[in-house]
Amino acid sequence: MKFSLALTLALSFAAPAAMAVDHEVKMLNYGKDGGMVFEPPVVKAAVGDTVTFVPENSSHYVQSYVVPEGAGAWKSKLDEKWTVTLDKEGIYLYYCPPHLMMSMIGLVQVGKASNLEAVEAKAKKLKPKLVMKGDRLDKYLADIDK
Ligand SMILES: [Cu+2]
Repeated sequence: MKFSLALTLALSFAAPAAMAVDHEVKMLNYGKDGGMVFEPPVVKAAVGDTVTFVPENSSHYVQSYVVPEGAGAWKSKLDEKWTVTLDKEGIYLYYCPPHLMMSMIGLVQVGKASNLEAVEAKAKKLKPKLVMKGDRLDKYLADIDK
């Protein structure tokens, strides 16, 4: 027992200096940017960080649309708080399926925008599905650090 505690401590001190951060994104019926929205809609994070999606109102969930190469796709459950670990560098573009036509979308940038071209190409295909407030997509993409 003593040995494993010592080992745990040794390993935790050996970890990189930067601590992983959890970024909270609220799923809202109404936010600063209008109805059916993620807040904040654009998150800048580091590899190893997590994002926790919090359903402040009901009838929302989150599904990835574009993820960096090698990263797994996301899909949370309706009305449930959900955490995803960002294990690859690049941009993650996601939306809330029931409110896609109302542009309930969001972005996470992890480190460099290494897959920006792929994200922009897929964003073009998404645009016709954004019936209301489609300009959110351009606005959020403009917030990416190139
Ligand atoms: Cu929603």
